[in-house]
Amino acid sequence: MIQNTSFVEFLSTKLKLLVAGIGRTAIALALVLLTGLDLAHADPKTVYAEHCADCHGVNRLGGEGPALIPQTLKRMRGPKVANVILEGRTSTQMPAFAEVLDAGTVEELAAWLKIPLDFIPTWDRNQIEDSIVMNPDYKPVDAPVWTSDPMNITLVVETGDHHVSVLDGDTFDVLDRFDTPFAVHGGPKFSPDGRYVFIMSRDGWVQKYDIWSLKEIGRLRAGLNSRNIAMSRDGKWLAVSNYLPMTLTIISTDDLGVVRVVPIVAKDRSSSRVSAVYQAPQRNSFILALKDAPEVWEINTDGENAAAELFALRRIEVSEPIDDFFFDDAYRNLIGAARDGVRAIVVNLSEGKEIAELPLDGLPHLGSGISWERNGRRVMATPHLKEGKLSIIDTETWERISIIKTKGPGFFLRSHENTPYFWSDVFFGPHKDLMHVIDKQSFEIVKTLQPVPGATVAHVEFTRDGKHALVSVWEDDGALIVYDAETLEEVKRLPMRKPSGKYNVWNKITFSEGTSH
Ligand code: DHE
Repeated sequence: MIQNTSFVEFLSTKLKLLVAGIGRTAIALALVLLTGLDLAHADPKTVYAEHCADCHGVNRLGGEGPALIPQTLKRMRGPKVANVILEGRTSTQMPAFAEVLDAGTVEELAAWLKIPLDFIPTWDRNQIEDSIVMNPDYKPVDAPVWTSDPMNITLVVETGDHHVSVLDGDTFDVLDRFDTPFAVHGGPKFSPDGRYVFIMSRDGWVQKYDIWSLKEIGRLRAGLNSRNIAMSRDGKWLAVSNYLPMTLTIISTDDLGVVRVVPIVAKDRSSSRVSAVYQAPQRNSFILALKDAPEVWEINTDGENAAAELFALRRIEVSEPIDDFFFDDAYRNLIGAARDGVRAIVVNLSEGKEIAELPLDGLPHLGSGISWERNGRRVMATPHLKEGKLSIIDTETWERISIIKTKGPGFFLRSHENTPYFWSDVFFGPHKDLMHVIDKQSFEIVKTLQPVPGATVAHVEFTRDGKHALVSVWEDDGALIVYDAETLEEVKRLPMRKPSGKYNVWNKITFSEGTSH
């Protein structure tokens, strides 16, 4: 554990590496100019060792810069890898190599980076502990350093330059804007009192931030390529689900200490990636699905339960591996689907068995599902990543009761108990600049917003009272647009760098019925 490493030291190391990188670039450029040395035919491995390894790690597993492995690279939206190498990445320390490496060499290097590693890397408890960096400048405070409603604070993840903005949910003033690890993905998780938040990057870094003092507390690398995080009901434990290595890392939320690194080994002894992990509050457990084996796992997080040891594992065998899933309101049932599948299965978590199956073609994105009451029944909605439609499912009969046609495939849905509408983006295709607002009872599209013609618009979060809907204009020179959730008129626009997800403290800690998990 390198708790004593000061943040200033940490940042200055980063800076030195940057300067070293630029220095090397300048030397290489001088060599090319003076000697006419042609690097075009150097093999990618040598080029990587020479120009990239210092920042991205000798094994491509990341260092000051992100991991350069297919698991990370193929999930990166935005410019192509070769373009990033040639032109650099704005707002990061990635320099441009266009004057040092010719386009052919860069193409070869980019192609080589997409080849899987020829070894299975380890990332064990000791390595995770060694990665911990605590902020020595952090001092806990007794009360928030601001006067806003602590329950209406909303975080906006800005993926354009890897920052999070902390918003006052009443005035929409930005209270702080802090840097995050590279490529944050998935929902940050708040402590049950809403004071602390944990944020995860695709490279497995988990950052702990104190909202009261507006300061980072520390970070650690819990995996090499991670999916998402979940916090236990009592707020004591944070589970990090990983693709690489195939583990679930459980850390103490208090001091970031590593409590368990659970190898994900299925009943047939094969290893598996974790599709995702969520807290099931009513069950006081973590629920995770295995991506490469037909099993759902439940891990007990009830420290007071004498009948079941803390972190005891329960396996539920299912008919096929589950890639993406959602829960009913009481967390009694899980509905899941394989990413390439055309059907969903329903697993009763109490009985530990599959109880239903329903056709669900067009790649349902169940993780974005939301549910609400309609005519005395609980229904859920899910978008589809491959078709312009939303499916509405009755969560008692597990039958699809309606299909709503949209202007294109969407990614996220959001609603709130105090609004009659749910909001659905059109993330893919020519109509990616549209956002549908849909009546929860009639399933009619009541309005289709087009905040900035041509610009991707996506993901919605509500304020605590449900009166305002916050929408991302998902572009590098994007914006956060605040709408009146009743009149559907724009109220405010804040410029932001590719804002993605937004997370309201109250809606998340109370599991508001319109949010994802
Ligand atoms: Fe996500 C949440 C999986 C691609 C942005 N995404 C999640 C969660 C999972 C998931 C399991 C729930 C985590 C949580 O909140 O605890 N995402 C996947 C995929 O399997 C998929 C399709 C392919 C992959 O790249 O892994 C995928 N996701 C994307 C993107 O391309 C997005 C649009 C841009 C990005 O940042 O990578 C994206 N995912 C998000 C966001 C959330 C998310 C903003 C949180 C939504 C929320 O409201 O909670």
